[in-house]
Amino acid sequence: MSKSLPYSVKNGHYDNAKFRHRSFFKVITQTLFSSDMKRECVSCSTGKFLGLFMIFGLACLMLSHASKTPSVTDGLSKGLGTNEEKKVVTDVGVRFKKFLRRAPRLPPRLSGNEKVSSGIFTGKPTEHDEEKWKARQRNVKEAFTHAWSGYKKFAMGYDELLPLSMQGFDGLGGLGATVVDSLDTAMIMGLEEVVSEAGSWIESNLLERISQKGDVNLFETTIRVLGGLLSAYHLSGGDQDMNLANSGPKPTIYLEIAKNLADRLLSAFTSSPTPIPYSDVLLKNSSAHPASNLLSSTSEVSTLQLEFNYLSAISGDPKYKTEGMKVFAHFKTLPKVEGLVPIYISPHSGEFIGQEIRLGSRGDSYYEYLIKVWLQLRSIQDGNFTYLYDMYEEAMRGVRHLLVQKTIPNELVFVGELPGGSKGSFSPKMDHLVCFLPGTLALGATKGITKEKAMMDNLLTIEDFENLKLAEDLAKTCFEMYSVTSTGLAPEIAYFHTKDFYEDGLGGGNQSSEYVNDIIIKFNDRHNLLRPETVESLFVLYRITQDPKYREWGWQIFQSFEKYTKVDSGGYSSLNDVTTLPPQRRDKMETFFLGETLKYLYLLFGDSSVIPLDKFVFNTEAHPFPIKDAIYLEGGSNMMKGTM
Ligand code: DMJ
Repeated sequence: MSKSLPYSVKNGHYDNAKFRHRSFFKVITQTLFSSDMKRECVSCSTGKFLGLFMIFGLACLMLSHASKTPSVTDGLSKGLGTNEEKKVVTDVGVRFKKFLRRAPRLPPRLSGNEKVSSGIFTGKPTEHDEEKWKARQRNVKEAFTHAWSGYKKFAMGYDELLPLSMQGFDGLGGLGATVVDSLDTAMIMGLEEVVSEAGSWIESNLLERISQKGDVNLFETTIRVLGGLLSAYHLSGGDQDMNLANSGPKPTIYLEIAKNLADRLLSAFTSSPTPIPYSDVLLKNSSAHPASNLLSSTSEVSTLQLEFNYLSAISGDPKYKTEGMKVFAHFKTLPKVEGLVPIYISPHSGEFIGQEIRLGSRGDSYYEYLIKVWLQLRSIQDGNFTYLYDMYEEAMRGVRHLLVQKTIPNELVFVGELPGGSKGSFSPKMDHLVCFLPGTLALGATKGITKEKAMMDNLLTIEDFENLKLAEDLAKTCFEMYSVTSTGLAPEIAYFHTKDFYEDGLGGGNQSSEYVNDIIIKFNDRHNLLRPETVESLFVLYRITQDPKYREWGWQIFQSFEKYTKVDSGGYSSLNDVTTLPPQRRDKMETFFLGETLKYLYLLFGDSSVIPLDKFVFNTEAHPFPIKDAIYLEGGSNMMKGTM
């Protein structure tokens, strides 16, 4: 149903030529015979002779140079006298024959894997490395304890901590969002005391809150509160009929509360005249209504399904999955721009509203859930959901074709926006939120296994390689958005220097960054909310590529959080301006700092066998749900088999 753009954004096509190997011979011949020289020499035999002579000379030079490189055979041939000379001659001959015979390689070949096999990184850290990363992981655990202690001291039971004012604030409907968002991180970190405090609070207070509270946002409540309860249920052994947690309530308590909450949230679906749910729910009387502009965000209505599907699986009641999946079935029928969709949709008409296309706010997790819900549901081998994978692949092709450009002067790859949709111009603007995409692309390419294994088993298509390449390039840009600032922390939004756009004097403040002229940060965009997207992608990319640089980048980011956002009395604070020192603080600790940012950093520095990406799917708020051996129900009473 996709509608193609009537035009192509100029220079918008992502150039993957960098990772297409071209043989040295081809490079020289193409250079020689594709320039002016070609025209002048092709009809002149002296020119042809000179050209061939140069190629031959260069090839000999290269080979004799290569033969001087020490190798295992060099060691064996030492001291062989005349035989040695013979061997060198034979070697050059063999190399020259091989050189001439070398078949042109087809795209794509992975530089990453070549690095693995050539020993640049092996995936097997040394003992010293292990110790270093264990110590760094302990630092993250301490940071979580510090964040929790501030929240507990000043804001227990409130949604968020205001760390400078040392008080709590209900910005998410008053369900104690930080408690629920933090719980599974504490379980993963083995912080029994926090599990006990958070679990007891949930057991004693949450049902009452749910039955008394007013307006909540369907999406925020689903991803943070419902998602947090469901992963706590799994991690404490619920779907294995066991109680694995040494502290906190029985797992069934989490499930009972999750069902109660989800039953109320379902009213957003059932009151809407279309499959698109309303954005807000009045929990106390299970009624729902649209937002004040009457619209729903595209990402919000399509970022509920992992949670609702898993709840159906563990409760045995299909109604949650049925309502949630209607949204995707409906999206399937809507017109798109090369798989890309506008950021608003009307729950009344079921149509997209406006033209604005972006992978940042209001667009982001639509793309994330296409692939993650497919990964979740493919385990039940229900072919009815392959359309999700197709929609994801088409959308990523659209991203590569329409949204990806490179900066001047250093060719950083970024994903821009189409503010006027298919008819508008390209905007070189990227929310930090877009930094979820490298992780999602890498996950979509290998389906959670390592790149090495996926390549060995011949599982990757050319599109998978292209997506992986984009993932790695974009992760670098996301990391440089941090390094380019004085604080080492990324702004909320960055603009990029292109041939059509530049604004002087709006660098990040770190003059030693190579990218200070590539990345532009406008005054209103200089805040940092302790967001997780970049470290989330570093975690996924590290698991998939095993390249330690992602850990090192994560460590640099973590150190900056420690240096500039830690509040002595407890907790961490968002910043108003990441480009000036010392940065002004904003007095807010978002729940996702504990739910996501610190969890991903902890997992990044830890053992890769913990919550493996081919057996778990993380919801958009970093709450992991098991997928392996999952039995998703349409109406039966089977329970999902847990994997931990
Ligand atoms: C989180 O609540 C989720 O990751 C969501 O998908 C996007 N925004 C925040 C974190 O930045």
